[in-house]
Amino acid sequence: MTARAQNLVEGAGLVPVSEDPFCREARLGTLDSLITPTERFYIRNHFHEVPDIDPRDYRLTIDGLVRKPLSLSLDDLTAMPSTDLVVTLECAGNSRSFITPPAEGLAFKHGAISTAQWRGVSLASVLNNAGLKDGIKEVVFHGADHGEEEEHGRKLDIDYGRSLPLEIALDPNIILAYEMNGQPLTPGHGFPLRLVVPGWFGMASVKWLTNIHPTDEPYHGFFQKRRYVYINEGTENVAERQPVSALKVKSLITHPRHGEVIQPGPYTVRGFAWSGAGEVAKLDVSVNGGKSWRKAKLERAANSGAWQPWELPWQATDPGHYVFMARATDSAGNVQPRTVPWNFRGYANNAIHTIAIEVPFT
Ligand SMILES: Nc1nc2c(c(=O)[nH]1)N[C@H]1C(S)=C(S)[C@@H](COP(=O)(O)O)O[C@H]1N2
Ligand SMILES: [Mo]
Repeated sequence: MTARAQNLVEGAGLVPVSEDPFCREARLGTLDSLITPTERFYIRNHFHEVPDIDPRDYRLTIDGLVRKPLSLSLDDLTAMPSTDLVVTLECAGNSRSFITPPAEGLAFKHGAISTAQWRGVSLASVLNNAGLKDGIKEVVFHGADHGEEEEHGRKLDIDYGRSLPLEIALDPNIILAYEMNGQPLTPGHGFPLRLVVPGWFGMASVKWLTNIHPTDEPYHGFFQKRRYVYINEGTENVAERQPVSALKVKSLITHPRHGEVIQPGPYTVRGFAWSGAGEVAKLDVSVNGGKSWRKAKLERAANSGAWQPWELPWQATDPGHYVFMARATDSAGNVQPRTVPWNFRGYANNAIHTIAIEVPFT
């Protein structure tokens, strides 16, 4: 099957956001387990092309400021000691549709988030094997996908490249993943190898990874400097734009759905919470539009970088319409805001999730 036909299969359980590039988001109501089944895991591509890589020809090269440049086959990688981690990926454009005034970019609702069990080798150990030279500031990662992007009316032919500061790249929890939920990666999720960066927005987790390049220079690639930077209103110094990096503290209500009709009786409100600045320490729920809050039962994280399930029992008694909200606080003291400051591309919207439900007259 070609990668493109496979995509159609992969996207079957998801909500279409864009056909070209191929992007799909999850339905919140289907996010009901710690691990998102692969067929319900959101997909965010940037180019028309989905690389169709023959695993026998595949090589991961490590070059740049290293003592021993490497060219690793898939067998070389799977022969190394492996790491298993539960990691949540959230697209920086998740919840973009709810930014006001409207923001530029794909109109994701709240479903550009999912969690998988990833298996692979630690990035730090591969960098170690290559031997890092002095003076490295960033490590650049390149994917096999490329295509055209337009900027200021000019067409650019580019690949998908991203960098991490060296001190982040050495985090032992960053993995070069070859398995997702116990199976080889699917074409849409980066087969045969992708980076998985726990606690960062999804753009850092480069798919179809083919090259790792430690360097002493700042990386100026399109997806590093033109995208995934906060662009604020008004005049600005372009060089000082802040990069999008660690996940913001956030939570979502997955049950009930917005607009759901709940029959009188007991109901368990539930969802997930996460943060890139430590564990989520507290999850408050309001069932009256923010007038009062109750503490939900919150699970500990499976490991750092995994979202945390929460739930709150509720009694649907009086018929009427109810506004539910969820508000997470992380261990660093960050709390979800009611509204976020606007930015041109609508990145990192972690405003309190608010839904309305109905208890019908019987
Ligand atoms: N090579 C490559 N890597 C990529 C992308 C891409 O378009 N090309 N998209 C990034 C973005 S913006 C996100 S949110 C995640 C999405 O991963 P998923 O499609 O497996 O959910 O992959 C990231 N890695
Ligand atoms: Mo993304």
